[in-house]
Amino acid sequence: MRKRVAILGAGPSGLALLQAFETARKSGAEIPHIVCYEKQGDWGGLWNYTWRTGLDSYGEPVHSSMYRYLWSNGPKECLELADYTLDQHFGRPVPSFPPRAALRDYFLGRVKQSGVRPLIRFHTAVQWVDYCPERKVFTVTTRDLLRQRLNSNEYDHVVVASGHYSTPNTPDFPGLDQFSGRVLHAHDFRDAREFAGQHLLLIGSSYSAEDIALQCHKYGAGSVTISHRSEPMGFNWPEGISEAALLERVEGRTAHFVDGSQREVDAILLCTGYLHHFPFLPDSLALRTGNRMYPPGLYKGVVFARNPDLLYLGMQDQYFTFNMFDAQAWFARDLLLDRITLPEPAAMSADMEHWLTREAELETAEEEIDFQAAYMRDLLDRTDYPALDVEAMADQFKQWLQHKQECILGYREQRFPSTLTGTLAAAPNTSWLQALDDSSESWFKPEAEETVAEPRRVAHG
Ligand code: FAD
Ligand code: NA7
Repeated sequence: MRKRVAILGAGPSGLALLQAFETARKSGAEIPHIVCYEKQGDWGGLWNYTWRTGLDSYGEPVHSSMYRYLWSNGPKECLELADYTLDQHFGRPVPSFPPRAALRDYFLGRVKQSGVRPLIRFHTAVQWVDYCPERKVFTVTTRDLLRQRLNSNEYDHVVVASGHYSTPNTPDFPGLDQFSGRVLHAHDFRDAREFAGQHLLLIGSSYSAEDIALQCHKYGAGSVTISHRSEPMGFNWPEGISEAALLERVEGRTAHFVDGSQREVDAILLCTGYLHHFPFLPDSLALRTGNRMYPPGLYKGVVFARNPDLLYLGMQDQYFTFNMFDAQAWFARDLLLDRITLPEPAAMSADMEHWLTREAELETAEEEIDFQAAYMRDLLDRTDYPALDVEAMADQFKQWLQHKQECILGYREQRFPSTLTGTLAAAPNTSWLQALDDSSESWFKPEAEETVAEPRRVAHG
């Protein structure tokens, strides 16, 4: 009997695995019986923008954390897919930092061509996964959201590709419950224009805080204060954005920080990250980790060591994204096709220990980038995924870090060459600060017509 494989989620990670299998099938391999369950009505994962927050129209948690006017925060050349180049998709040089819709279009372009969509059951939320050790079988129970029917099916393998930037981490602070302005998590942030003219307090000092601060500044916030727990981001912020110590308490509209300073604020945004949350998994199958470079318990960052018939994709903190998911997907596929054999448990533990030790030694973002490139290299060398120069991409990521240090408002105007084709990205037709329309159409136009609002006139930091 053919193996049965369930893939949970049709975001970039789940789609990478569908693509990997389809590539093997086209070259003559017999592939397992595959079903991919997706609770949304479309593929694309986090990249599907919705105005909804909280629960969707079926009572399921809204998955997407993306907002309007979101532009890629890393160069597209660093996430290029080796079997579907940027040139193949865009047909001509385009700028390195696309808006959300254009990047979504890129990774979906590949799966549209390969024709894997029929393998996905949309509007189908995974409710529970059980494992029977005697029969070595998983039972996956799903809810057909359109018909409101529960279904259970058996699989030999389950691949969890449900993402980990969707369930908000929401710390409490004294006085938040009395605060009369809006308090929301980055997951529910949708449109920066809502905050035009307001004085904002953002808590957290990572990508969400950085980008939401820039968005709100761009669309006219009165001021943005970013409160950090560990380290300030330390960018050369434009006037109107500043950093503060950790929030201690809120009294009325006054935010008090642990160093004794205070600010009057109109709204508070928790940019405090996300939980790896798997409400459909029993304790024995659930990955327990924070947002880190090497989640413990995953051999090669993919195989759930406690039960190697269960795989996870995309669970790492991410510099590399789409092509890292490919590296993982090709590895996962080859395991499931028995082209790769798992070592004994002791050897798997030793391998994980090796990576965890390396992870513990990481001190800088540059080192994290090299670590992730080395991790990808380790996977890529085990499969027939087309050649990918992850080391050159790592160098590009380091340049990107440097560009951000030099000018946080202007880094998206930099141009990178593709490591696959050599094509140099086009210059953007306007600065990011002036680009108020984030549609693909506007981005593609030689001279964009701005339609949303008057651009903010602020000098680059
Ligand atoms: P997801 O994209 O989260 O997809 C998971 C899928 O699983 C979803 O479709 C979801 O509906 C489905 N699912 C979840 N639970 C269930 C269930 N119970 N039943 C059925 N289906 C389920 N990356 C970049 O490369 N560039 C960027 O500019 C960038 N910006 C980002 C901005 C934000 C605000 C966030 C949050 C992330 C950003 N990322 C960016 C990183 C992002 O994590 C990856 O690009 C990518 O979306 C991860 O893919 P994934 O498939 O692992 O997870
Ligand atoms: P991250 O990168 O996981 O960062 C979470 C941030 O939240 C980080 O700065 C944390 O501080 C901070 N945090 C977490 N808990 C607290 C509390 N209790 N108090 C204060 N600060 C806290 O999540 P992001 O949302 O920024 O980024 C995730 C993805 O979304 C990423 O891929 C982006 O592309 C978009 P710490 O530094 O740990 O002290």
